[in-house]
Amino acid sequence: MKKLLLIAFMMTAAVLVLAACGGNKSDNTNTGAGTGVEETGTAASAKVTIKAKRYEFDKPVYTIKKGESTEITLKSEDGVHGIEISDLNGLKIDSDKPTVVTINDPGEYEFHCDIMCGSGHSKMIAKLVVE
Ligand SMILES: [Cu+2]
Repeated sequence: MKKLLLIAFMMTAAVLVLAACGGNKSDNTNTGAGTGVEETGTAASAKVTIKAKRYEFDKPVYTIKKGESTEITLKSEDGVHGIEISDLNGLKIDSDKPTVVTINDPGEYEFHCDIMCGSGHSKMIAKLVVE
């Protein structure tokens, strides 16, 4: 019986942890217009690959052109990582799911890993520069 209680407790704790992460993410969904990003289907005229591993992206800065449809692919080289660009309506790019975007507003958009991947997770930050 004691064992059963312990398992129930651990499951509750896990659910709480997941709920906390989910809560963070929802802050950035549908934050309104004016950020100049559209997801534009599958046809892209440019491609960029971002590689992620614990606890860094392979480059500090990735540059794309404004107004050009660009396919962004995230490759996780260990574990599971994701990308969230808060300043682009919370745009998310999942591993191995190439995402085509057209960004019309030039600027520097910081992004971070949005999947809790370990102790250095919060250091996983890089920039998307649109010029
Ligand atoms: Cu992470």
